[in-house]
Amino acid sequence: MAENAPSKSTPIRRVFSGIQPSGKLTLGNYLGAMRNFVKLQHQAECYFCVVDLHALTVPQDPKELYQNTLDLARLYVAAGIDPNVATIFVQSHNPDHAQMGWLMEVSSYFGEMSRMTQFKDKARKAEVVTTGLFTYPALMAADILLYQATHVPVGEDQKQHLELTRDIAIRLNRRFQEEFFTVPEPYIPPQKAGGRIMSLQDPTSKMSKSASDPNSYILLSDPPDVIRKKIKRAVTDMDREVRYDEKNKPGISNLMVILSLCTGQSLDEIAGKYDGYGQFKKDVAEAVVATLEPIQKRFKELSEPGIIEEILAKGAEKAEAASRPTLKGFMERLGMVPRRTL
Ligand code: ATP
Ligand code: LTN
Repeated sequence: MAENAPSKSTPIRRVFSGIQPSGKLTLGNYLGAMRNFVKLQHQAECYFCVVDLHALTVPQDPKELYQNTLDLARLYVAAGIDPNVATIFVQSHNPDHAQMGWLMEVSSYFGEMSRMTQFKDKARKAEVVTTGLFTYPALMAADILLYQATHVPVGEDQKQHLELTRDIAIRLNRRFQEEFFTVPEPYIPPQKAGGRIMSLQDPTSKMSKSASDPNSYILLSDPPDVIRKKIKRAVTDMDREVRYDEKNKPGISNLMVILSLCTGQSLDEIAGKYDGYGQFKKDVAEAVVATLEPIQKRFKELSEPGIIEEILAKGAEKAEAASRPTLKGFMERLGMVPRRTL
């Protein structure tokens, strides 16, 4: 737990978030993460990162990592993040992340790192457990603290990492006897539902791109017919009532959340509108198709050679300009001798 919680009313000034280029993104990634990034860009100075160094904590095929990195950057833009408003960049393009990552490793404790549940989960399932998988949260803390982010939009699964980041920041501020690092807060979107889009086949677990059954998720790249088929096959229940009840009707509730987020209708408006599941499922499918079509169209346009590369080149410069003063100031406080230019 953070030793010292900041006031809940911290204004949103700077936002940092990252997604790993470790595969194709799902509707869950879009509705739960990326869509909020799009909204935030007009409220604060935003940095959205393709965290390729984090992806390397598990084995990656080089060709796939290369493609996934560029595709994820394209998706940020296709989803509506304006590169002239927010900064979109690749983590490894700004060397400050790797350097700050090390400084965070030596500023955190083995004991607190060992408590991270994501590591335990991933290590249990992984074929190989890299040292980087263990120290992953230190690099995440580096990402966030480098930009003095006030808010970090993350899903539930990342909250523990953010708590660790806060603990490190508070500890260092205390050591330096000044508020050198901004203590970041998680940003939880105001909407009640939508934080977790669930699997279409097992609505008690989250929609995940690493699931083995492709019918359980909708990829942002799925063509309309595939989307319609997957939603038609989505698990529901035996009664015919369209009603929000996460506990007893998790499948229908999940589809209602998806429809609500895609169309702007409230859950109450949706409930009671339908007599049976046939038309309901059709409407969910069409709403998802309509939401993803413009993203897919823009994504295709951004696949012309050179476009995303230029956006990322500019992004890396802006990112470095923003992070360098923090890195320098931190190193100075640690007693490191600054490099002099000849
Ligand atoms: P995997 O699906 O392989 O377990 P992931 O998609 O959860 O991975 P990331 O790519 O790191 O992992 O997730 C990026 C962001 O998308 C995170 O902020 C995460 O919380 C969010 N996210 C992922 N899945 C969902 C979901 N089903 N519902 C809402 N948000 C999600
Ligand atoms: N660990 C995150 C990805 C991530 C991140 C970050 C998120 C890396 N660095 C900094 C927010 C801020 C994940 O797996 N979703």
